[in-house]
Amino acid sequence: ESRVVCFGELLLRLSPPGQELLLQSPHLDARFGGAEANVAASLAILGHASAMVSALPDNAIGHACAAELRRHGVDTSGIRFADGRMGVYFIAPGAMQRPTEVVYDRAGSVFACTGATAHDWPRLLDGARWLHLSGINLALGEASAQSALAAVQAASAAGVSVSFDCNYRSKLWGARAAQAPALLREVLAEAELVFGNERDIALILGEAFAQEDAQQRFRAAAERAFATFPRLRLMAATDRRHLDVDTHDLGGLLATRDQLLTTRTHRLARIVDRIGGGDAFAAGLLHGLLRGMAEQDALDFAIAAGCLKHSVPGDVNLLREPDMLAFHAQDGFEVRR
Ligand code: KDG
Repeated sequence: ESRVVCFGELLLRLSPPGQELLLQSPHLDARFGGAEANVAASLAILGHASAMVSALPDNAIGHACAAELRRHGVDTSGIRFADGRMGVYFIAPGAMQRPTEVVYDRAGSVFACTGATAHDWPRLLDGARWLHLSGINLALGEASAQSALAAVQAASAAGVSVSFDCNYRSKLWGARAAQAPALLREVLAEAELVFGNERDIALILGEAFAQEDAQQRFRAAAERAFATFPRLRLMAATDRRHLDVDTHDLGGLLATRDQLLTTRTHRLARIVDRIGGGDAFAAGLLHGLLRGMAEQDALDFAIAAGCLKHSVPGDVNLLREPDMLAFHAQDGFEVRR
């Protein structure tokens, strides 16, 4: 069985055209985003059965959002519609020394207010291989945090593997930041795959990783995570260095219980849109695992997806398997099945 169920908030994404600043012009491009939805869409585009579980306003915007996911091939039958508001985020891509601007307007959204009993998890998870969700669910408020814990516990009970992206957003945790470590620990206790780096593990375990070398810090954090969370089998992260706002170096890291796998570092120049790069990486790794690739190949595929997303406007990596394989062709990368 290879179905992936993604659980998280869907957002309306509004961005000015071209390189304009927010509200510099009266025009905003409307798209949809949301970290887990980006993963669901990318997996569907890569040919997997993927489903989105969420809550949306029962109005034209909410229904358009679900229709957009269906256009990519995502099963939206697990999305609930209710009275209330849609979460929005505004974004203006950075250029030269000007950073990307992200403004959230999502407090009190239908999703954030939907509690733990809203979803029929045993039915939604029936026949699934993975449940994928992120720390955003925990950050949005008590109702969605409890809802995330219910999802994770239902997955464990049903024998569905949990894939969790820590996605730590300090802007979203706000006054609830003190609760983050305990909530994150509860989810990690059930997770088989975690997307996170040494900063996430430091926050979760209250320990610092001070090794000078980035790979050594990641390896030390992964060793502590494996020692603490018995179900955890894989910890993955991207290693990003900003050379400039639109030039970054990106590499991938994947720790298993007995080794650290890495990729070569890719220089990304003339970045079009970096939002969703981490989600493209996550979907790429899940794709590799679902296809039964060797772990190194799955990581190489994931970093190709994460890199190539930077060339695509919008949140979602719209690219397909041949694009990712072509990205590596120059290095003699081959998928072994
Ligand atoms: O990973 C992309 C997300 O950051 C974007 O879709 C918005 O979900 C979002 C969030 O909460 O930041």
